[in-house]
Amino acid sequence: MEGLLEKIAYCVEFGKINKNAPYPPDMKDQDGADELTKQAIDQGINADEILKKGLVTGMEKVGIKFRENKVFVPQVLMSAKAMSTAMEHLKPFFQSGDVKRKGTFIIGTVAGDLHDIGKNLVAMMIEGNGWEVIDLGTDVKSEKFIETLRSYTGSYIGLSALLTTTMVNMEKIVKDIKSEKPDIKILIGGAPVNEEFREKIGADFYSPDPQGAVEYLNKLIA
Ligand code: B1M
Repeated sequence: MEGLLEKIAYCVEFGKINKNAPYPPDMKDQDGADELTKQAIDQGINADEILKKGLVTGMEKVGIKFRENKVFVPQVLMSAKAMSTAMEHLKPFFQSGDVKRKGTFIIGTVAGDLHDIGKNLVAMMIEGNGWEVIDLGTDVKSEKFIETLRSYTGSYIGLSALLTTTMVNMEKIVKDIKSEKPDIKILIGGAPVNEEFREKIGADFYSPDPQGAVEYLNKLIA
């Protein structure tokens, strides 16, 4: 059993989606995350274990390598694709409640800002780590975050900004959310943002990369 889960983790780490996928070339014609996850379910391995020891383990390894500049955006996207393909097999177990998500994370790029590549990577890494992610997209205003928080009580918020001109909107969104719901934890990131800015605007955590965001969220529920 451990062998199969290790293979699933490996496929996610190296972005082997399914048998037909040409990438990575050295795994040509081998089963990918898709087939192996199906096999694990057919063998009766617990879905939660497939998620944690297989898929999440693989995504964590990618997240660390990405932080250390050992892999780049395309590899992370392939891993996320392998992960999401395998997750299709696990969906019925989530829906039945057999597998519990760690919590809910609401993410969006702040008002006025249309950059979403980094935000999507963060969303994928967090989802790949076993969280439910509500992605509000780009150009998201305070009202939308607050409205979504009402439907998903007890969730956490993530804000991304790529423009120096939209940092001021990030500040407004943090203030608006905190005045409505002071206990909500808000995590921020994006190229122009840093720790000093986080402190100034009263957000709870700044991460320069997706893995830091994952680790922060996991600590909150530990
Ligand atoms: Co724009 N753009 N852009 N752009 N763009 C930048 C950001 C810019 C630095 C380019 C430059 O001038 N050198 C510059 C900003 C300058 C500044 O503000 N100081 C800029 C500008 C000026 C603009 C426009 C104003 C250009 C114009 O129209 N005159 C315009 C603005 C549109 C708008 O948003 N209203 C604009 C438009 C665009 C495109 C639409 C063409 C396109 C966006 C496509 C898309 O996102 N779908 C685009 C792109 C691609 C870029 C660059 C080239 C790349 C950004 C990117 O995706 N990086 C960028 C220049 C550059 O960075 N080389 C640039 C890759 C991505 C993986 O990194 O987003 O930093 P990043 O995310 C990282 C971390 O920051 C972190 O994790 C990610 C992974 O490591 N992170 C988080 C991000 N969010 C996080 C949230 C977290 C935690 C971590 O927790 C919640």
